Amino acid sequence: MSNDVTIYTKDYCPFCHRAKALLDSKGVTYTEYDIGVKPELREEMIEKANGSHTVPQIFINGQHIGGCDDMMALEAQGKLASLLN
Ligand SMILES: N[C@@H](CCC(=O)N[C@@H](CS)C(=O)NCC(=O)O)C(=O)O
Repeated sequence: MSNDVTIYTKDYCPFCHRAKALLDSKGVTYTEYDIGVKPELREEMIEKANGSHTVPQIFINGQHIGGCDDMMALEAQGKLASLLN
């Protein structure tokens, strides 16, 4: 089953690169919105992320995960796999 994964990024952002590398390493495909290229999506991201304004903001199957550190913490705790189909 495929996953609905969305990540809001900026091109220069090392946390974004790290987060995408983890998803890539798991073969997880995602929709990426670069808010540097599309600044009009920034407000949408902040609203969906309950006020968080840093990038990346990551959403997995309708759930707000948070940023790169949050996703890495879930991975370290062995909890990321259960969020993915
Ligand atoms: N702990 C956060 C750090 C994210 C972070 O600091 N992102 C920077 C860009 S690398 C940011 O969004 N800065 C504010 C901004 O660009 O508006 C995470 O792991 O995602």
